[in-house]
Amino acid sequence: MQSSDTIVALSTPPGRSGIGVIRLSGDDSLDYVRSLLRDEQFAPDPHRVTLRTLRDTDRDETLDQALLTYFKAPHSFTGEDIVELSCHGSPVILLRVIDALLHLGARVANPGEFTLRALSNGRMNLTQAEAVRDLIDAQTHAAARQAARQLGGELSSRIQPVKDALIKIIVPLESAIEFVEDDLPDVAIAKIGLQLQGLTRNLEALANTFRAGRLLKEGLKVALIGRPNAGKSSLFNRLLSSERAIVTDIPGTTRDSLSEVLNIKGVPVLLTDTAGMRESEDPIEHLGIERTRRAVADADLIVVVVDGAQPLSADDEAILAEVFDAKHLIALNKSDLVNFGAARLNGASRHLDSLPVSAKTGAGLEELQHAILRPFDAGNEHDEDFLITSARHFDLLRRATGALHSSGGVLHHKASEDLILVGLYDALRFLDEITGETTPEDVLSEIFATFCIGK
Ligand SMILES: Nc1nc2c(ncn2[C@@H]2O[C@H](COP(=O)(O)OP(=O)(O)OP(=O)(O)O)[C@@H](O)[C@H]2O)c(=O)[nH]1
Ligand SMILES: [Mg+2]
Repeated sequence: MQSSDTIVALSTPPGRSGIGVIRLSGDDSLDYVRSLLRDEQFAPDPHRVTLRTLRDTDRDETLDQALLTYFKAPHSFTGEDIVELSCHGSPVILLRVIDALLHLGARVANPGEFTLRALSNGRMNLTQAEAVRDLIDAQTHAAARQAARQLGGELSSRIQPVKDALIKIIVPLESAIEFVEDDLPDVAIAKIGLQLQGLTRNLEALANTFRAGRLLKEGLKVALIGRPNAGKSSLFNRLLSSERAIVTDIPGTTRDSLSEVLNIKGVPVLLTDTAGMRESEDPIEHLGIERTRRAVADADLIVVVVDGAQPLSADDEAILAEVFDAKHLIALNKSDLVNFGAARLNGASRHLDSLPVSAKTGAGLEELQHAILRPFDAGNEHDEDFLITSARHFDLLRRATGALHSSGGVLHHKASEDLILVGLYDALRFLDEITGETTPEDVLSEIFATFCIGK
């Protein structure tokens, strides 16, 4: 472990709370805390919590009473000496304690710097460090569960056997170059070929989980659009099970877009209720409709809400024409009304995907939620499937399979061992880059820049 300066950060969110946790990591952590306690002899037992009084270093004044935990290097998250102070969660107190520590010589931690130190000190590999970030950022239980599995080392433990198998192929090829004059015998070529196919399939299967994994992590943006009074806000509220948007029978009620996250089978869906679209002279309504257009442009999927109890209006037709080329589906709302069916989606509009729903009774809403995920082929995974959630991992897996493919091709044409080895070494390097053994410095800084401060 290298010696390092001592960093400090608030690890809990800024703002008022029951407690706020300040974290220190580095060689001088304990010294700084001794000064803060005005107790130079202070020698806490590692991994034990004690209640202590923190004092102002300049004035003889109590700052706070805090619970103090000391994690002695190397048995800590970062592998360095760590002290955690659980103070009362007043922003004023927390700021004063952090100021006092900075005054003593600590430095404010960069985003993810604690985790970066854990990585540098071999406390975890890169996939686990990324999982720490993903766990904190997870928006649904399913996303958190995937991140927790990756934190437990599942991704690296799936990659390791492939690396081991590659090395088992590389070693005899290397010695063949050294000791054997003759070409590889056909049986050996056939055997290596089969092994490479098996490994490629393995990595491809892992890479293919990214489609579902990305959705779980990044989610989808879905906009509800339609003419005024179609029932967009009612549907929005019903889907979120909350009276979030104002609903009235006055057309033009919603003036501004409103977004909330809805969890559909573990996929975080950012649902946006929009201002009804129609020809309007009202300048405020006009601005609202502009925002609707922006939400439409930004959405992965558009749900056009149509009042199914009214004949299609010119506004409905205009909206349907506008989304024709975009990924969309139609919710025929108000299926509870007797004259439901009045809106006929004529053959000319060729919109096949329409679902009867009722924002009032909730009928058809489960089907609507399924239909939202369907174009993305998501939500069919089993809970026990492990998913790739990072574009970086996906890209490197694809590159590794590409390298194995090219080795296989070279092998097939009975090329020399050193040519076959090129692809094998490339594949190994790409896999090592996933777990962090050979990840370039600039890629590392890019990854850690996406962390929050204090972790
Ligand atoms: N019977 C019935 N009435 C509904 C249903 N959905 C909405 N409504 C009614 O339709 C009217 C308009 O609903 P909203 O949800 O405000 O419609 P909107 O599309 O958001 O309208 P704007 O904000 O004006 O664009 C209200 O009176 C709702 O109670 C439904 O499924 N069945
Ligand atoms: Mg509305």
